[in-house]
Amino acid sequence: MEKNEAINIVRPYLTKARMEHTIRVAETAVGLASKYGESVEKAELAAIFHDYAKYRSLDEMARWIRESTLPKDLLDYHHELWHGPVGSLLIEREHGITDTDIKNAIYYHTTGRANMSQFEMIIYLADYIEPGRKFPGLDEVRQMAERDLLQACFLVSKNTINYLMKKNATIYPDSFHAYNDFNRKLR
Ligand code: DGI
Ligand code: FE
Ligand code: FE
Ligand code: FE
Repeated sequence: MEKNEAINIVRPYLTKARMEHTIRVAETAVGLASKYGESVEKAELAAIFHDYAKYRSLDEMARWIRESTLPKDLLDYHHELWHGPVGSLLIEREHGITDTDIKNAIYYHTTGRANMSQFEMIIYLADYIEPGRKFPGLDEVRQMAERDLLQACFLVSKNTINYLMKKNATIYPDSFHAYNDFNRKLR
């Protein structure tokens, strides 16, 4: 699928601000893919679709989780965690995108997971460091993204878990699995 076709597919499903975020994630992902030797075209497509399901109703997302092979434990956690897995399902069902790299990158872009591929890490990181974001500690992650993909992703997962714990939020197991896996690989 071509870039502009993808943009035209996702636009009606997103707000203006979310579309702008999406374009910045795509530009960031293109830079990272070219730097780390992944397919630039696929990274751009994965980024364009990464928040595709973000504004589906909670009812619709819950129904897709119940009626597909997606893990049912997602329903026990915050609904913010649903749009990646549901988006990964919907891009195939609604637009015939079957590419496993793209589907997995979208699926895991919020939580990460153990043993992420370099391609998945690029989308996970691009979503966090795109130039419109303002998180504490972001300068350090942006600098690290230039030097060491694994170390940068470790910082993303550490910062995200810290932020969630400060809010007393529950944390999905894949978020911890990502943190532990990055941590071990850096020893
Ligand atoms: O969709 P975006 O806003 O671009 O970003 P995202 O999909 O990476 O994250 C959406 C939200 O999910 C963000 O506020 C952080 C939160 N999040 C990430 N991991 C977890 C989580 N929330 C909970 N409750 N548990 C998690 O493990
Ligand atoms: Fe997202
Ligand atoms: Fe993210
Ligand atoms: Fe996003």
